[in-house]
Amino acid sequence: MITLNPNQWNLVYNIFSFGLISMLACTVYTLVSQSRVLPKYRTALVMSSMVTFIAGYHYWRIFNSFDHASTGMKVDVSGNQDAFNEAYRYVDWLLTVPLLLVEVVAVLALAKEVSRSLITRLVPASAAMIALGYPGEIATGPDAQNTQILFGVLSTLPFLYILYVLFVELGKSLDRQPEGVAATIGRLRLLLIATWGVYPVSYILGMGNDVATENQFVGVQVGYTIADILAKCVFGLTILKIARMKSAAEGMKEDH
Ligand SMILES: *C/C=C(C)/C=C/C=C(C)/C=C/C1=C(C)CCCC1(C)C
Repeated sequence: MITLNPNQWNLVYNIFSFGLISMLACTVYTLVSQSRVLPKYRTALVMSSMVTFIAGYHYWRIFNSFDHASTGMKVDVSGNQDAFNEAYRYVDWLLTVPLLLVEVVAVLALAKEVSRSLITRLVPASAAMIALGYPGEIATGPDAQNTQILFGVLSTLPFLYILYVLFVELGKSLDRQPEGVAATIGRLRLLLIATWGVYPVSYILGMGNDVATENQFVGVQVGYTIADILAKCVFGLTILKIARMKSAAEGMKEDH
C-alpha cells in the first residue's frame, strides 16, 4: 500500500481520464479523415485509428483499475489480485508499438520489398523490447533493482536496433525520395525518438528496491501517460498531416 496525498491522487486520476478521452478523440478524427487523403495513404490512417482505439480501451481499464485499487488515498500496488494492474500498459504496448512502426512504414509508401524488409525487422524487435521490459517493470522486493537493471538493459538492445533501422537503414531509401518528402520524414523520426525516449526515463524514475514510493508511482504513471498521448495521438495527427501533404503533392484536390 502507498498513501498518496489528495493532489497526487487527483493528478493520477485526472491524467488517466485525459489519456482515455485523448485516445478516443484521435480515433474518431483519424477515422473521419480517411477521405482527405489518397487511397494509398489510408492504411497508415487505419493503423493510427487502431493504435488509439486499442490504447483508449486500455486507458479505460487502467482508470478503473486505479479506482478499484484505491481505498481513500491508499493505493494497493502489491501486485496481488485487487492491486493496481500494470500489465494493461504492457499488453497495450505489445499491440500498439508494432502497429505504430507499421504506420510509419505505411505512410512512406515505399516499394513493396523495401516496406516488407523494414516491417519484418521492426515488428519483432519492438515486441521483444516490450516483452523484455515487463519483468523489470513489475519487479519488487529487496533485490528488485538488479532485476530492473538487467531487464532494462535487455530491453534497450532491441530499442537501439529499432533506432538503427529507422535512422541508418531507412535513411538509405530516403536518398531516393524527393527533397520535401525526405525533410518531412526526418521530422517524423525526430518526433518518434523524442517521445519514445520518455519511456526509458519513466522506467528509470520507478527503479529501486522494495515497493515504489508515492512520488515514484506518480512520476511513472504521469510520465507514461504523457508519453502515450504524444507517441500515439500527436504522432497520429502528424501522420495525417504527412499523408495530406503527400496527397496534395500527388495531385489530390481538396473538395472544400
Ligand atoms: C504507445 C506506446 C509506446 C510508443 C511505447 C514505447 C515504449 C518504449 C520505447 C519502451 C522502452 C523501454 C526501454 C527502452 C527500456 C526499459 C523498459 C521499457 C519497456 C520502458
